[in-house]
Amino acid sequence: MGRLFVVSNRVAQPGDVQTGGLATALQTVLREHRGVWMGWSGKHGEGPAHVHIGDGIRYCTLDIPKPEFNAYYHHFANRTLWPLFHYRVDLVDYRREAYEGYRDVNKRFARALAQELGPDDVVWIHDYHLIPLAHEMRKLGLGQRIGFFLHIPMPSWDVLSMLPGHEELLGFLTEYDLVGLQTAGDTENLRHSLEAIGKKQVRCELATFPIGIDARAVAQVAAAPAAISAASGLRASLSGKRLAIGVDRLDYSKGLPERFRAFARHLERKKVRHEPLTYLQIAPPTRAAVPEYQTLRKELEGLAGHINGLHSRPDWTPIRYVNRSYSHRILTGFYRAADMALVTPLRDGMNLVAKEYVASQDPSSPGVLVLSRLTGAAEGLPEALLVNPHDVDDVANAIDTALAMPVSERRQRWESMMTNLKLHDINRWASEFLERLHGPIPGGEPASRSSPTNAILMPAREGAASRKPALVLATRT
Ligand code: ADQ
Repeated sequence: MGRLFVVSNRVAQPGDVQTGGLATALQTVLREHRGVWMGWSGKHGEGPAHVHIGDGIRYCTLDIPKPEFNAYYHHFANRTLWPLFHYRVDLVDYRREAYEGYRDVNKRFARALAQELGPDDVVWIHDYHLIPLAHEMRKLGLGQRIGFFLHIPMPSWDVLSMLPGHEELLGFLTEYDLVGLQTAGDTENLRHSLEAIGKKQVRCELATFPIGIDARAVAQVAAAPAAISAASGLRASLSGKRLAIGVDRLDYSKGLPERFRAFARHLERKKVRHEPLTYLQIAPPTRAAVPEYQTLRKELEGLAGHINGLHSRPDWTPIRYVNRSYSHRILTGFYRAADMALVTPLRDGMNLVAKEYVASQDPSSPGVLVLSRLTGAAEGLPEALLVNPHDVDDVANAIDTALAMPVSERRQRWESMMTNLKLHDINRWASEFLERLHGPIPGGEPASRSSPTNAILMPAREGAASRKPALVLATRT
């Protein structure tokens, strides 16, 4: 019987405080399936992979020389693919040498996998950093089942086709046995793009697997003493005022300047009519080496200062802007303390914060989720107050609606959302993907075929169903 290997750019070591949704999700999956997690070690250099076991997970990490890492991660992944896939074509910076570095790092991962993999192992590769990995593995003669999951949006063909070399990059995806995407729209975009480059008859299967959270576990953590004490401390600091919360990596895809402006619009309109609302935005910096992120940070500091300067009173500051990470225990407490969450990305593959906020609520008086229509999460949470994040008035109206919503309606909306989150949780996401990739996981719950998983577009390779699974994961940051 083989193992499961997960491969991603960054691995989450036991004890890390994680700020990425992917890391959070994969730790859960690997712990449950006792898999192998391969990724970057966080160090620069050459040499053999570092192997160790922690918290039931076998870690296999690689050093990457700094110039290669800069080209692969800071440039091609995060200054070319990330903005393009989030529809920010204005921010795309394509350099051929960065693409070459990206290819080199993928070759490096393929060589490391060739050292580790057994014939019956199965490999699950994660995200846009590693699109060419199956191609490099096939070149080395590795015939194992290989799946790929894209955590970010798959843009439409007219956007994708702007990328120099898009035919080659798309072609790499067809070398997987299974490609998973977050929404039906993403899957349709990829299917259409493959057709546009003449790849109609390929062996890979495309399917939709909306990622979830461990909703029951989050609810339990949110009701435990550490979270309750974080919630009470935060509430006590508000002197009876109501609270809106935002929790996002500091990233231009998350729509933070637009959200600050929408909150300012709410303040302008509500000056005298209501007890003021406090907005807590937690935004730990990421990718600080990428210039666009430095610019964003400055813009947000300016906006927060400007809005607070205009609207503060001696006993009240409207925006509390915090640039740091918190443990999930504390975060769930903050979510529970908040009367509403503002989750308004301009584009997001899914958005786990929206789901965590819902799962953290007190069932007797849950808060309201204000959610961007341009997130994958909006597809599965129609009971949220759905908004266009580009429209400051639409978001300001939703803030007003949330403030005025009676508890009966809040409960009704919350119950539907929570039922959905429990049904389509992280375990189901993983088991459905793995079952589709390689038959049921030993000891795992069989996934239901009546799930929202969608669209087998291309025939899977012959013989897949007769082989037994192994789990090997690779991930990103
Ligand atoms: P991200 O872009 O990182 O994920 P998201 O899905 O919201 O976005 O996940 C963020 C995670 O980081 C959440 O679990 C959240 O709790 C945590 N986090 C955020 N701020 C934090 C803080 N200050 N302290 C501690 N933890 C914090 C990418 C894609 C998403 C997709 C996920 C999973 O961009 O669209 O939903 O992968 O597929």
